[in-house]
Amino acid sequence: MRLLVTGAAGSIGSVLCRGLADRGHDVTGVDLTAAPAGFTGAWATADCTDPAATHAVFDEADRSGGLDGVVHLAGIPTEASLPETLDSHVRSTAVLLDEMVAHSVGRMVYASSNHAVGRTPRTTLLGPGVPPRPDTFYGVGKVAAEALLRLYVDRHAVDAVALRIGSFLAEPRTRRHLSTWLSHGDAVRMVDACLTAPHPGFAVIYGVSANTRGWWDLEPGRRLGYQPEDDAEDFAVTVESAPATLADDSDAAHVGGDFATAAYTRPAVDGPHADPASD
Ligand code: 15L
Repeated sequence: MRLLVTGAAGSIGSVLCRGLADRGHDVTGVDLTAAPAGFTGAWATADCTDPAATHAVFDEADRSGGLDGVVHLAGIPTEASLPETLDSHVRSTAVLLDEMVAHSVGRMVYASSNHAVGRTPRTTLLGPGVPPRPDTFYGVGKVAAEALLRLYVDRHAVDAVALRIGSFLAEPRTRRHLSTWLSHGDAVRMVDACLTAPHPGFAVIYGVSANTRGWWDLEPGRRLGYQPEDDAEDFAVTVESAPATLADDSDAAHVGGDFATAAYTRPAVDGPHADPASD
């Protein structure tokens, strides 16, 4: 498939660009920065929240045969103010979806996050149908972006798969990661499956490896063809050889880990309430 990967210079983006190209896809990367060293496909330096710049990227892709899908990873990967978050996650998704409709690009695979449901207490195995319960403005942005995907699937009959990614890392480092880890290899397998599954319509799946201690239901992903091969349990002895800390307890209370703690509580907007010391 001819793919546009946004956020291509980021940690997930660079792994996915390489992995998807290895699997035979024709990858164009887009990011705010220049192509990282070693990147071999086409590249555009552009801001996906900017409609004109994004339009130019799609026009350029049309000149070399057009696109079959968009893998949308761009966005601030952690907590920020609400306006910054909405711009980064919701506006970028809307701009890309509008371009997809205008250029007849049929599929988006979107990097949502476990933080869309991060305030859910960690008790039972969570399916994708659990109500949105964000733990941060970051989570709110992911919920809203998922809602946009739903709207565009209904209105324009595109396909869109939201991946509620856990902890994307080369190796798990904390006790929480033993449940939330997404390995590099599984990330590539998952995105490839979501790009190539026949007519998924709108779908939400959890982006995690087959972790023995997993908290999220992998079945919806498996139904789309995502067969995870890695398990954080292989690292459990090393991870658990470090003494347990208070952070492990707060990490374990909600599925979003520390994002669901008071440490992340802040006013929505950078205004008079942003700095409590100034009150
Ligand atoms: C995410 O979605 C974040 O981008 C990342 O910073 C981590 O917090 C990760 O989730 C996680 O839950 O470990």
